[in-house]
Amino acid sequence: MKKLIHNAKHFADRTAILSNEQAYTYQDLLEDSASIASSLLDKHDDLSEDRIAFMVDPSYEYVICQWGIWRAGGIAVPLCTLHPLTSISYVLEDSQVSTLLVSEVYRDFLSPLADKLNIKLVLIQDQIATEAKSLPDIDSSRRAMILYTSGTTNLPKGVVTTHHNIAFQIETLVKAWQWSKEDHILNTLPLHHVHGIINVMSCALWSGAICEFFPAFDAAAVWQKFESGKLSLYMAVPTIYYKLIKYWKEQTEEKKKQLSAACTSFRLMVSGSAALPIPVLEEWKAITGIKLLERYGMTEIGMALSNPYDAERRPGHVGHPLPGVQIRLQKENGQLAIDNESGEIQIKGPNVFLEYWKKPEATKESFTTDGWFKSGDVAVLNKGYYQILGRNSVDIIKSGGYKISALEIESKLLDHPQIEQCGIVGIPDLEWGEIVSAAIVRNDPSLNDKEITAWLTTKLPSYKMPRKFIFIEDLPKNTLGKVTKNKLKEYF
Ligand code: MCA
Ligand code: AMP
Repeated sequence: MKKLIHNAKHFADRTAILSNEQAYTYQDLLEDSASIASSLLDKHDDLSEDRIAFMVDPSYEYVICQWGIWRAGGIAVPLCTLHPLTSISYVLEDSQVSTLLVSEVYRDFLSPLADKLNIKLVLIQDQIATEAKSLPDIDSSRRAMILYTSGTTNLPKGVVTTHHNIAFQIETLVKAWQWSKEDHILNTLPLHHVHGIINVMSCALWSGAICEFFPAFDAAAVWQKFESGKLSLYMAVPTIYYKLIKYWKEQTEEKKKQLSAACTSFRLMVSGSAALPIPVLEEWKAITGIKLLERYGMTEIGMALSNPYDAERRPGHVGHPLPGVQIRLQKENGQLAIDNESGEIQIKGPNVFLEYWKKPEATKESFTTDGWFKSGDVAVLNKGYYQILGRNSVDIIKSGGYKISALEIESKLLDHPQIEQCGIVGIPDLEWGEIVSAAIVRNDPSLNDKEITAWLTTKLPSYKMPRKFIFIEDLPKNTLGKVTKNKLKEYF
């Protein structure tokens, strides 16, 4: 936080953010985040790691909330704007939030929940004029942020990172990808995950660059922005590149040429959060002339592996450890893998998170006895470049770049009175990475996919929703539990 503020003071007059058709300088950011911090502090000197949640679309307001919480000594808990109330309620309760900052559009949606949970609801707009008071000095070892991520347990866990973790995660990327104040990036990612928060927004603001926000991804709008010729950087999940390619292919020959020509303004485009299919990488290169840089990361560790900025970017590989990050591959027998042997990716370094919020057991289990974080991803070191081979749990699905727990969806489905058994698996797909798919044993043959989808709508966000269904009639009803998930995939 200190370095971010220090840098912002240095870049005070420069444009920091473009959002909702307006430009904001680093000075605006400093002043408005100080107002938010002062309002949150009220009569206190320091929030002392109180959890402050906020729900606001990717925008200038998002940044002043995040900085305001940090400057007041709080822990920032960004909420997913797409989540239904049950998921939001879980996050607010689990992280024991005291105050919820909202933009006007989310006030009515969240106000009854805040009342019910006895959480103070604060409208961001009302706080901006608060007179700034003196702000506490925040030691970098203090907790800064909680992001919720799915794992091999039913409900998501809160990943706690300190200010030091965050500063390191930013700095290693700034170095590796040669960020500078001349950069201009477009953010089209949600801001409750590391990809958007750290790699895009925070790296830009650390560097004195411009971060431009779209409230959500829209292929036509993104291409239009590319055409402005102002952007130097773009970062996204593979599904987004797939959608941009699809849009490009739908244009006239003349328009295609125009769009492709506009991409000369970019110095770098990055893909991550899920495996980048080689056909997507190749088509993107053919359309834009840009070879995507693929990297590997995780909520618990920020980024760990990256293809080089100025040397060979190897398709299907995620490159080398970032500066200051240690990586090893551990085989199932506990020994370390050597060249061409596969093993679980384990990570050590200042990038690695502090703990799962209020879950000491889960935290302990996620580290080896000698302090390496166990990612659950399996990789091989192939001629000097790491290659991700998959995950060691079939219950983790990646769809559209989102990490999804099969067990969470199964437990929701089992609450349905007509569902006796179910199994959720991820079916490979070029656009989405994997598609969430449900095998159902029902006790009423008239129950169909539409009814189940409608019933799940209030319980799961859209990206966790099963898109493919099979109803297993021809198996004895108690068989599903005995069919392995890998076998189950063959039914789709
Ligand atoms: C939506 N649809 C889907 C899915 N999601 N179909 C299959 N699978 C899905 N997962 C369908 C909808 O039902 C709808 O269908 C249509 O697609 C459009 O839906 P919409 O919600 O508008 O989708 P979108 O806006 O096009 O969203 C796609 C997206 C989004 C932009 C790729 O999923 C996204 O923002 N993903 C990024 C997530 C992210 O930031 N992950 C980083 C976490 P119909 O039209 O029929 O109704 S990972 C991380 O942070 C680590 C550290 C890392 O390594 O980066
Ligand atoms: P999350 O917990 O949402 O941060 O997702 C982290 C997970 O995304 C990792 O554990 C990997 O399984 C996956 N991931 C991230 N980047 C890549 C990549 N380049 N290739 C394959 N998987 C990736």
